[in-house]
Amino acid sequence: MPDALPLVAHDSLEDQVKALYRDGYVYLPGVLNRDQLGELRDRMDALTAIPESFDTHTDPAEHGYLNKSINNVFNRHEHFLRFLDHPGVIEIEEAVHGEDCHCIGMTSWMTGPGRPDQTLHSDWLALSLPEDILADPRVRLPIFITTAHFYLDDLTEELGPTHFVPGSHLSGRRPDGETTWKGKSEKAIMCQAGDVVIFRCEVWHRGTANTSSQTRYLLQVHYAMRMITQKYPPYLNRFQFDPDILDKATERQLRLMGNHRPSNYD
Ligand SMILES: O=C(O)CCC(=O)C(=O)O
Ligand SMILES: [Fe+2]
Repeated sequence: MPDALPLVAHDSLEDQVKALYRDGYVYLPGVLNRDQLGELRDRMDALTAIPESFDTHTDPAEHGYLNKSINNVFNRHEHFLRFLDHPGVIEIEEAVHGEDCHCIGMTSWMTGPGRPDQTLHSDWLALSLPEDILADPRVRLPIFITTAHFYLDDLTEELGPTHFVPGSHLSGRRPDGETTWKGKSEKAIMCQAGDVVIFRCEVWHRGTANTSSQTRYLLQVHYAMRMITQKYPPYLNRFQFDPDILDKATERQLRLMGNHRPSNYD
């Protein structure tokens, strides 16, 4: 069992943003309360997979374990709109990606007993750089993409916590088989139900095996600078916003789904 990642709650927005630049992640305790978690869990249970939208819903009897991954759930039920701009999260996202940032994806993800370990990876690396360049105090890599993980369960080693290699967003490369960065090995995110962890796409991380008898519930909200494309499959005009849901969205939620003011290249 690896050590637990230090989960320090920073109170001010300034310190939360600093943590994302310095540590590659920021921890937000108690974002959702028990009632909100119960409702979110029910909504996630009720979702059905649309294979054309790149959703997955495996049959554990055939596949070995449950893997239910439903894309862009803000378009599936109005309940999910609130997770586009959840208080406490959206302020950080707008601070790091800009006032015109947007949501590039929102995935409801349930992983059942038998889910295997992922390999250590970066979700995206905009450019590879020698690590001494990134260590130069004159260089500050922009934060291109972040993911907010809304955890619905109290994490145990058996349930499969996410692991991070702390500081690895400053390695300038993908792990490609490496497991430590500057002597630091991977650490487990042992957070509680209702906590959120926001992390940069470059951080070396992985989901781990579910050896429990319980299903892990995770809502992932992916954010990016406006110039980075939204990932709303199916493509070529086949993704259609639900007009009833759009009617219920606020101005800010509409912007996060892509209702931008004209700018370069528009
Ligand atoms: O399951 C997790 O905790 C992390 C998942 C992940 O990193 C991914 O799918 O890219
Ligand atoms: Fe990942």
